[in-house]
Amino acid sequence: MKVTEKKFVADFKKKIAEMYTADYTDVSVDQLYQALAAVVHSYFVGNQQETRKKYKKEDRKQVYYFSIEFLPGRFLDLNILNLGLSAVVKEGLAKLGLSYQKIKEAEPEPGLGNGGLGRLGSDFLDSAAAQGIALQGNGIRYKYGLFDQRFVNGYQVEIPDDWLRSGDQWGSRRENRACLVRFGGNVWLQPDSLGRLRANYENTQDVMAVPYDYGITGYQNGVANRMRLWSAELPNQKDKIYTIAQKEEINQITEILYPDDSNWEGQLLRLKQEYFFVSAGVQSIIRAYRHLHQSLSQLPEKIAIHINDTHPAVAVPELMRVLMDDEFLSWDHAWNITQKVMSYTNHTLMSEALETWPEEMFAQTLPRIYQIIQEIDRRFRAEMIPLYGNELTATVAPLGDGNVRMAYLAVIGSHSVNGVAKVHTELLEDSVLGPLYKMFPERFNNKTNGINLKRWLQVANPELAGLLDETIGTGWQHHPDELQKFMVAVNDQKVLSRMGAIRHEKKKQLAAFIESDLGIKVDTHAIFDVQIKRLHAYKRQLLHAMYIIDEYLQLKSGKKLAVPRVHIFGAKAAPSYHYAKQIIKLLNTLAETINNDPDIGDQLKVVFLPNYDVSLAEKIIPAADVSEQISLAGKEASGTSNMKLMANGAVTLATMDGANIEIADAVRQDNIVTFGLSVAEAENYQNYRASDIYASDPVIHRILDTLVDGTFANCQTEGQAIFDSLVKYNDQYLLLADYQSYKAGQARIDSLYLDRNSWYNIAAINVSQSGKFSSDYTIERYAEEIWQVKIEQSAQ
Ligand code: 26Q
Repeated sequence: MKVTEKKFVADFKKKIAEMYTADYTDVSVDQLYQALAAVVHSYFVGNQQETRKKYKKEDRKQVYYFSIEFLPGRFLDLNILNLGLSAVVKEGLAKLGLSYQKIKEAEPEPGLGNGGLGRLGSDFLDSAAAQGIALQGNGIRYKYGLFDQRFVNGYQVEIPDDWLRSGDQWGSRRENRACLVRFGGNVWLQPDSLGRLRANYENTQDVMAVPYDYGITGYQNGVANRMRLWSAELPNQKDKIYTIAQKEEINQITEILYPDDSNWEGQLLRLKQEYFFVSAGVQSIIRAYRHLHQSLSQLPEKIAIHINDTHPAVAVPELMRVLMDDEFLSWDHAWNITQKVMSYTNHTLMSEALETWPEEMFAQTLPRIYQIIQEIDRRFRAEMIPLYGNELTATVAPLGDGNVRMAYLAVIGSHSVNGVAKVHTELLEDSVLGPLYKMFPERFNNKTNGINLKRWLQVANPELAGLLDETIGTGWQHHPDELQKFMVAVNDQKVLSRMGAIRHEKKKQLAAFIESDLGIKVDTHAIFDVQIKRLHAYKRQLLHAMYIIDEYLQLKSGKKLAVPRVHIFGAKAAPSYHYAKQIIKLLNTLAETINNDPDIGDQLKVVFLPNYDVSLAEKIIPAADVSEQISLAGKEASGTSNMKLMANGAVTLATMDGANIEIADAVRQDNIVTFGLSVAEAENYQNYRASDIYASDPVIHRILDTLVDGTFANCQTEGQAIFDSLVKYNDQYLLLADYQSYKAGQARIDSLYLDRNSWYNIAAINVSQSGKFSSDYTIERYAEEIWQVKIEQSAQ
């Protein structure tokens, strides 16, 4: 179906009339958005049906990506781009005197994830659709997403994110595909009349899982895959009566996303969330498979299930349960199938983030699954003890220390385990998962993360994408490696100055947003120095803050900065993460003091934009000059904002951690600024005494004193706590050890920026080397090396 501007305008007017019995001049922006979304959605429902039919007809292997978080960002813009309708929609609306820009801002963002892991899931879904890979997402339709963040007196306040308040424009409720999920009760096995063991249940809590399907459009290829999100509801069993309290308890399961992304807390409701979407997903997969195939033996040829971090690791025993209890396969047969179907990605090395459940809680909540895990544990020990001894085997058995250990369960039940950057995979192999690597070395592999350039270049920065199209053609849109061709920009004054003009334009747009949001005026000729990511001690926003204080002190003593700076932050802290919230308060206090100090003027500004989310990232990233990736080496699994920022031409200031190492390889040393301890150095940093550095380094001494001497008003408690964390409690993430090296890196940034031509050259090199980090390639590698699915490029 060809959508012309005329057709679009007619469809849009008609939709408004149908929905509101009104004319387009007589409705609100929200209503305009809803109608526009409905029209755009109607343009690809056909693609969804066609794609499904095609997969069915070809009997293609299907991959199911299980993730407790997806962070899709706004749907409207990306769908319009993917359908090739950007010009039609923009111009059509303009003819009606309407601004597309304004309307698209009315879309509430589905914040169904915390950060990197959820966004990676969504980038993968988008790239898979672009590559024509049959991959479906499986997750939870939280009623409330990640909280909205406000600042009150500089403190983070969390507001519920009611993203469904004006309906759900993109999801289709598929009630006829609902499944029952069972919790608790008693379970026992009993032979039936054919002598097969049947699982019997009593006193279970039954929950109905209702799927909502969201179309994931491919890039101008007619494909629309699916993200299936499950919602918990009362079962509609006529013979049963439910009390209001029971209804509440059931609705609770998919009510809200847990806002923690780094600290493990074993909450019962979280366990229920995990099993809920996994069980519904596994049941619906087997049901769909059953429609097409007789024998379950071919399941691994037709189905792959990917476990995104350990949160869906109960998929291993759940598939075993379905294969044995519902389909009557033997243990060995079921286990053989399960291992071939499952694969697992690890996203963290932080021991405090590793998921473990008290056995008792687990057994009570999921009695049958617990029995199956006991058997997995028993067999694992029986097989491994003769080979590796009792001690080593016990350290990585699924059950240990009274806990169910989800990472070990995931590795043991899968045929593939991967980390998300080279160094991360290496560290997994020789630390956290070391013994399992020794037992199953062939399972381990690396898949460095990637990002979707459709969203992070074409949607976020159409100006730069346009320059790329003009300079090197549009081939890079389908083959991101072709961005290499943009190396022609190096030393080409004409291209460089156009890129410079675009960069400046994006900075102006961000400056206007900053002024309207926070009332802060910033100088667009200053360096926009950006750190955007979750607030966590290991990511070291505090190191950045120390540098800001350093600059402030220099200015106060009458020195000038080499180049004026605008420091831009975006970060949410987990509501229970006290220390992270104290750092937010500190950053807001720095902003308050510095931005209002008449001695400082335009030399230095601090901007902490509230409510960092995908939509805000799209505004900040194209305007960034400097990308701060300054985690302590060995702590950041990969990072992905580093890739988004480089693709838009920011210069990376980084420790050699996670994917920064691979970015440095790609752009080469001259085009990135690295500093700080290496992974090996940080690991072996013994006898560290932060208080000695505080005592002996006058610059650091002076900076830290401002935290407690009243330089920054109304931040005494936080200042003291932060000071203590560094000096008294010995600076867990080695900020003081890295400070001088970081400062030298910042000085190098200044000197590079002063030579604007060479700066733009570096920016152009970063853009041209970013194709390597396209998630189109990452997903291809998963498809070929892990899931063994063929990639079929559809007609373009
Ligand atoms: C687990 C249990 C209970 C409550 C919350 C959680 C939970 C939720 C989210 C634990 C972790 C997360 C998210 C982790 C995450 O985003 N990790 C990041 O993943 C990125 C994609 O691979 C990497 O680039 C980052 O380095 C990594 O920090």
